[in-house]
Amino acid sequence: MKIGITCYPTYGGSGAMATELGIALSRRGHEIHFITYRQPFRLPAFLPRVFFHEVDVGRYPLFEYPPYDLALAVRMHEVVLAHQLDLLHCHYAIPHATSAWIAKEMLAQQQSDIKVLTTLHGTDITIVGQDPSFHPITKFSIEKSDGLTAVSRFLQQETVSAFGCTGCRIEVIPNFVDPTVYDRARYPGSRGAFGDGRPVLMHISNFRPVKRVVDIVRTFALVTAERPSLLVMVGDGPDRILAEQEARRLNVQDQVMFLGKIESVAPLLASADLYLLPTDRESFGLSALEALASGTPVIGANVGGLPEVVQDGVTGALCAVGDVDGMAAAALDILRDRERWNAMSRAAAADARRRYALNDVVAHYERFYTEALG
Ligand code: GMT
Repeated sequence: MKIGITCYPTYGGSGAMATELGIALSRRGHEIHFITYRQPFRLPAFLPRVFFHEVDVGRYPLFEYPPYDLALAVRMHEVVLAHQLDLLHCHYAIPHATSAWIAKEMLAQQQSDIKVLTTLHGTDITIVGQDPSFHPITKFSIEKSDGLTAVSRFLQQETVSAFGCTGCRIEVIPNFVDPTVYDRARYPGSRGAFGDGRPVLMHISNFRPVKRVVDIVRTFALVTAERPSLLVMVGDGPDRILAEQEARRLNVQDQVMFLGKIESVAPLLASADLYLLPTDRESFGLSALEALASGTPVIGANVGGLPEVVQDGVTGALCAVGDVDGMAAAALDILRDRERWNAMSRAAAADARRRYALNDVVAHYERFYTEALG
């Protein structure tokens, strides 16, 4: 098949997933065309059967807000025609599914019946899409898609309840991991990467408010007071400064490292003892899945799709949002008992492989495409 993929190219789960999916599909013989405003961050420079089409938003002084959605629609239209694509797969509804609908309408004039498939990832439904200024267009774009997938059952249900979407069929196709990459055994040297054998707690994100990174520092401060540990914070974003301030306020700054953005996180995850994700809302929690696959138990919040990914008490522990004491207690319980940690680590790696292995999920997408092409 010839597939156009549009996603946010920046640091984040939906862009990571879309890119990994495109790469995996290209290895299975499909031709993949990424259409977005920058090279996706997980896309290496060259891969056979993979092409990147940059969307250039012309700057005209009249445009205080350059119309990216329109520029994207035009580029989609052009790439579909030039490469005879079979379908456009949009990751994140806004504005990608809207632009794809415009492109599809334009293409109809050229007798092209391109199929538009949309994968809902999270805040496109739970936050942005429910903002009154976006709700009607999100609903419209979802209903106009020829096929819809959501990354968790939670997000599937949330979409139905927020948008009604009568008659919409939303298939749950979860995110996935490559078990050969997220594999603790593959990085034997990384265990000691942070020094002196103290337990390493880790978090990776775009440091947006929804991630509650200040809670991570507070949880860590309680843990390290009882069991001296290290906290490794990977990524960057608006709340990083708040987390740094909190570390200083709690006088744990010497035990907290802020590494900034790192593209290849598998070796890091293999060096961690626990992964923290105390998020406000999470439709799936891709980084949690990558941690589990790496044999790193997850301490997180019992919200959204996270309980589908993390099995409370088996592959990690889930607490109420904001329950810093509960998360610290859960972390200490696991760290105190090496046998328990070993069992959880093994269960985490096995469960991630059983339910979210790359080959199985990519094959699911292929079936979904075939069905959509009908
Ligand atoms: O929705 C967002 O704010 C960002 C999006 C992203 O691009 O990282 O994250 C969402 O998609 C990920 C990939 O499917 C999921 O793992 C995240 O749980 C989801 N984020 C939220 O629901 C907050």
